[in-house]
Amino acid sequence: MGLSMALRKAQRVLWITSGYVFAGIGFAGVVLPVLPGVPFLLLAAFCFSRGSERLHQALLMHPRLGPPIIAWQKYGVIPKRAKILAVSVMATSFALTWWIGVAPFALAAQGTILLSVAIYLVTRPSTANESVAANRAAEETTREIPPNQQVTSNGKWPVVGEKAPRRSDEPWTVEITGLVAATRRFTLDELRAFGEEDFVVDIHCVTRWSRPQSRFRGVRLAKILDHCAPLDDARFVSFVARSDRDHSTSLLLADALALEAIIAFEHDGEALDEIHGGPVRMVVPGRYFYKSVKWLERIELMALDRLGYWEAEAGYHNDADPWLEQRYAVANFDRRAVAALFQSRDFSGKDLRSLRADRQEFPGLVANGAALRDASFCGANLEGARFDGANLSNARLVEANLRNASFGPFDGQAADLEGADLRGADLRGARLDGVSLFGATFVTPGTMEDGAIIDATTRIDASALQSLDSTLEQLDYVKRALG
Ligand SMILES: Nc1nc2c(c(=O)[nH]1)N[C@H]1C(S)=C(S)[C@@H](COP(=O)(O)O)O[C@H]1N2
Ligand SMILES: [Mo]
Repeated sequence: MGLSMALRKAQRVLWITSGYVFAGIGFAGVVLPVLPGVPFLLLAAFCFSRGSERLHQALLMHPRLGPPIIAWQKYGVIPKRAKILAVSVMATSFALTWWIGVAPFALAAQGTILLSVAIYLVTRPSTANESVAANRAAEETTREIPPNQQVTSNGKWPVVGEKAPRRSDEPWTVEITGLVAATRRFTLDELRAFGEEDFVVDIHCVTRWSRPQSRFRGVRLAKILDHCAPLDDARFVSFVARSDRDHSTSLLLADALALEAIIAFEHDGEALDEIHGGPVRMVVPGRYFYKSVKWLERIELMALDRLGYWEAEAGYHNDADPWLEQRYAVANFDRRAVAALFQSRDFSGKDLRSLRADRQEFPGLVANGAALRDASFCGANLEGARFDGANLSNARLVEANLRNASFGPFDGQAADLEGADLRGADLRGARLDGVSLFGATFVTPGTMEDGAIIDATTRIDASALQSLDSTLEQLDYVKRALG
């Protein structure tokens, strides 16, 4: 065993031992009336969390010791008895120092510190109910929040993602560009002059906190676009940040307008803090908060979508509706799992039903034997991907780049493309030998439009063609395209 490993082990043993000691004192405090238990239990939980996650969880799950710890962690609750005890101990120690006769300035310092601690302790809620009531009061009305979200305590507003904009001496401007009659650039004063309004918005972060009734002041996106004349083929809007990674996110333009997206300058009557996106950020109500870019610098209108930072790098769901819990590109995966999956580009053998991978850059993807039923890869780059033996039934592959992709046999079983939508997909050089195409769509029925790109380099053998013969129109299209 190496030195550093031995050291780490010793550290762990120390954390665990301290955990047991504090848990012991805490337990005594919970059963004996003279000793405050909760602070020691919190210490125990902290020590265990460093030394052993198993013991940490065991402590949290303990029927007697767990609840006060969770009450504190979740709601910031300190029981009344603990408050009284702590304040009396502090008062006694202050009285003692006074009586001994220390220098007045030391006495004043001690008094100030003890008083601040006492005020902090006393103003914490004593019960979880009290804490929830305080939150509710702040909300004015009891409103519903989306599934599996929690309201932050006492109006807290966590900081998520980047902490500061890119440093620059240039004055702050916001550019409206892309599919507009003419690109325009506005100073912040010019933007505000379009007409500010007050908005009350419920913030829902994908990491499961919500902050209802947040007050913003700003200008509606619609008002500004009215002055920039978007072109008819503008279907998507991308919001780009003045930040080191040119952070961005995108929405359907129609959604951004319908949801009343706001270009916000103020929160609670004051200029937005820089850490929360000041001097100017987007606020998009009705979507997880990753659709609300901080430090807005550019608004770009586009015909085709361009995935944002979290959507492309971390697999966040591109629709982001909190009421439908559209959190990640794979339902039931957590954030890390999706990010790791997307980075590895190895889907082989995995259960990824209903995966959302529209417009993702996945050239050379390996997905042999993967369960991809109902998945969608519209407009994705899948050049050279291997879907051998994969189940892609009912998958949406509209306009996907599938050049040189392979759907052949894997473990003796060819891919399943039954009911798949392949309109506009580029299938040149792709191998579809032996696949099942029952009910697949290669061209819009009745119109012969939006057809898949198929030529003599596309390989579809007789058995694959035969599986398509229940829809003669589709079969004809494919046969004719093959030449
Ligand atoms: N420029 C920029 N904007 C961003 C992010 C970011 O990392 N950079 N993170 C997003 C995410 S995931 C969330 S939840 C919110 C967080 O905003 P807040 O820090 O003000 O709570 O900003 C969004 N906008
Ligand atoms: Mo987020």
